[in-house]
Formats: sequence, structure tokens, C-alpha cells
Amino acid sequence: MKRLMPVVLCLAVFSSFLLASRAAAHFGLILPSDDIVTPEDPKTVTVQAKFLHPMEGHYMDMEKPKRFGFLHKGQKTDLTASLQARKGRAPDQDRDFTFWETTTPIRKPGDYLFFLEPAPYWEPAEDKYIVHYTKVCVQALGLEEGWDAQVGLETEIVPLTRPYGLWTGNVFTGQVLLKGKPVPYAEVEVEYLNESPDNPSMVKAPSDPYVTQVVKADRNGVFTYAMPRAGWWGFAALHEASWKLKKDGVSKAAEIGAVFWVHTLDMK
Ligand SMILES: [Cu+2]
Repeated sequence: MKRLMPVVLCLAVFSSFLLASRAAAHFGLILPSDDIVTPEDPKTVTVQAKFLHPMEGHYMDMEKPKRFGFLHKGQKTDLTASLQARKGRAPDQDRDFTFWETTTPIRKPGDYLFFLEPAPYWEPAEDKYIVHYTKVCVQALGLEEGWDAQVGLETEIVPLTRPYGLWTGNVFTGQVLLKGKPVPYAEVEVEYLNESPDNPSMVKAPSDPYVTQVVKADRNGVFTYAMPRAGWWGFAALHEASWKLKKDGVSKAAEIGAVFWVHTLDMK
């Protein structure tokens, strides 16, 4: 979510819904059960697709994704048809939300770059659609190749840091691409997945600016962020699409996001 302009914020004071949404950034998420599959333990991984406010643990309902799959050694495998709808319950929500899940055997060495093109999500608070093109990398069987590949999504983050085997405190550096070209000075929002499976306790933000971190890319669209806690970290670069979508016959803008997720572990 693009943070609202100050003038909008003034109006938002009258609307607790808008006010609440100010701090919350939307993120597409691909969450694999394992991010590194070792040669000693080849397995089938479970992969979930969700749409949420990661730091706050607030989930939106997700419609069936348009496209979901992985890129491995230059070859795409489509898993869209295998996606199953699942229900989840966030701690602060009094209703279930829908997400999508599939499993895939990891049998061949090399990086599995999972990608997601969700169905457009209508956000009434922002009067626009949101489409987050999301990626995550699963390292397989010892061959560290493929993580820096472009999937060819309308917008995507291409990692310059190898996106696995990261310690807490490491930096993550990536390049923001829009239609295959770097985006100078792109703004990148960063959030911690507070419901990371290995997070011992939910982190409470002392004030709104702590919820979503913001970094800007350089003139080549390259950004860097150091991750201060073990778990999953999401990076999102948002732009307005060059196309529109209809809502009840009216043409509406779409926010397209390039999202990448990485996992960190504490050194012990
Ligand atoms: Cu939301």
C-alpha cells in the first residue's frame, strides 16, 4: 500500500478504517515450509500463497491466483491448477480468511524460484486494485544456481544478495524492475512476518513508523536493508499499473507490487 498523502491523512482522522490502514502495508506472500532442502533430506515442500499485513498479522481473503509456479533451471512449472483453498484465522481477526496452498516434490538440484500472480484485489479504502507479483526462492539439494533469474513478471525484485542461508543482521540487496527495466529511486517497503514459524513472540511496534520500514533504491533501482530479527522478511516495491481494471463498469487504477521474501536465522 502506498502510504497516504498527508492531506488524505487529515481526512482519514474521521475514518478509523482509513487511519488504521495508514501504517499497514499490503504484501503478497509465498511461504514455503522449507527454504533450504538439503541433499540428505529431499522432500515435498508445502507452499502457501497469502495476502496480508505481515507485521500486524492481519490477513485479507485471497481469490484463486491467476498464476502460481516455479522457475527451475530456466524452465517454468505451472502449479496453478494444484492450488487448494484453505482457511486460516489470524490472532486479531474474528473471522477466517482464505489463502491457497499446494505441495511440490523437490527432486532436482538447483534453486526453485516460486512466483505468484494473484487475482486483482479490490481495496475500497484506496479506490483501486492491488496486484502483488511475489517471489520466494527455495534452495534445493546443494546446487546454488538460479536465485538471481528474472521470472519475466510485469514488475519484480531481482535479488543481488543470494536470498537464502542468511543470518540475522545480514543485508538484503535487490533490484526493482518494472517491465524488465530498473526503476531509479524506487521506494521499497519492508515488513517482518510477525507470524514467522520461528518467531518466538509477536513483535509490537511502539508507533506506526516501526510497522513498515521504508528504503529507497539508488539510480539503478538497487536497494539494501539489514534484517534485525530471525524469520521471514518481505520487500515490496509499488507502482501504478499502466493499465486499468473495471469495477462495476468504472475504470479503476491498479497498484502493482514487486515482492520478494527472504528468511533469516540467528547465529547460535
Ligand atoms: Cu488490507
